[in-house]
Amino acid sequence: MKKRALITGVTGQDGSYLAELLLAKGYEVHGLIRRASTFNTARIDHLYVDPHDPDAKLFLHYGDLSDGARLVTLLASINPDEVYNLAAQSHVRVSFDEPEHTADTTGTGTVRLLEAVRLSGIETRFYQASSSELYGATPPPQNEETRFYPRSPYAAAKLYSYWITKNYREAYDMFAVNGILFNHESPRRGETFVTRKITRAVAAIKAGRQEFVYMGNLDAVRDWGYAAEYVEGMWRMLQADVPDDYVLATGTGITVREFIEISFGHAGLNWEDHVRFDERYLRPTEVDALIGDPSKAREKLGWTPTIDGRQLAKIMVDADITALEHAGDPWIDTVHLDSWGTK
Ligand code: NAP
Ligand code: G4F
Repeated sequence: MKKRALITGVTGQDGSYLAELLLAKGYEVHGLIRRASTFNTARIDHLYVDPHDPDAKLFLHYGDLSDGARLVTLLASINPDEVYNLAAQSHVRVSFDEPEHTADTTGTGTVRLLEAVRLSGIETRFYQASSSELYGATPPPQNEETRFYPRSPYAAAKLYSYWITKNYREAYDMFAVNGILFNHESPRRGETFVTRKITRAVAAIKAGRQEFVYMGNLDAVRDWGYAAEYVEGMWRMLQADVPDDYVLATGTGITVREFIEISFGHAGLNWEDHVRFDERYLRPTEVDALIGDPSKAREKLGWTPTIDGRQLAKIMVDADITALEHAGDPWIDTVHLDSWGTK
């Protein structure tokens, strides 16, 4: 029997890779999208088939994590086997500017969705997009047993979501899991996250369109993996015999400075000629170092990442340079240039 999945955040980086993966596995995929005055579906346009077509397997529905009633009716009508809650205000720096909105979407939005599952009475498996930001000030290596110490409104909201997911598992015997994912990137990464900001700047500088890029803290260490590999881990968590929480990470950390050096070097540029400091990109409280220990996911789910931050820098620089050379819509170009995608 064909499985049915609902993805919130389907228009985001991870949502687009997960939709590809599930469609390739033969799922019927439903995605929650926000109504916007402009199109926000560029990352999934290549997957879209007119719903009147009998071959259509991807269906999009308007909705928002701030609208609980809508979530109940949607879940009851779709009746999915699996729900992936990827929607969030996901930018840490922005969460300091919009703490209340972040709490509402990234925190309360999760309990709205869990309640919608409970109230609609459906039997489904639930994935919560938890984050290595939960570890915050606790030094690496971090695994499932490491103490949480959130350092931003975003991380505090994700902490609530982590615990409410666990609570619904224990209180209502729901198959609900947390994927504690360390940073994962791709050519589809949002343009204001540090890796994509760097690789887009490298492409623009190489093309002579820009001279400088302004950055914040270059000393931060992150464990960067490849988003396309991480969505496979999400799926594996929901196929397990018992619900449990898992860290997904590469186990390798590098600084923002090293990511910059590799990215500029790969394009034949000297980063020190082009990178400038701007304090606006600092955070009131920083997370200094995140390096995950993915042993549990490897042993229990058989999940092993193959691409780390050093390789990613080169993949993303190549994609952004090619996208710029082909001009047009850089989003659509980078979606199609991504070697991992199905198209
Ligand atoms: P992303 O690219 O920022 O995508 C976020 C998605 O959430 C978008 O589809 C966005 O819709 C949607 N969204 C935002 N607010 C919403 C609301 N109120 N109602 C419904 N949808 C809403 O994030 P991502 O990198 O794919 O990450 C996916 C999830 O994993 C997020 O929850 C993120 O916090 C978490 N996470 C990410 C990482 C990482 O390194 N990427 C690591 C750990 C955890 P629009 O397209 O309309 O804006
Ligand atoms: O790319 P970032 O904005 O990602 P951050 O804060 O680590 O959060 C991302 O990963 C989390 C998982 O750990 C997710 F939960 C979250 O949703 C998001 O996807 O920043 C990475 C580092 C930070 O230390 C930041 O201070 O880069 C530093 N940085 C230095 N200059 C900068 C900049 N970050 C951004 N965005 N822009 C800069 O100019």
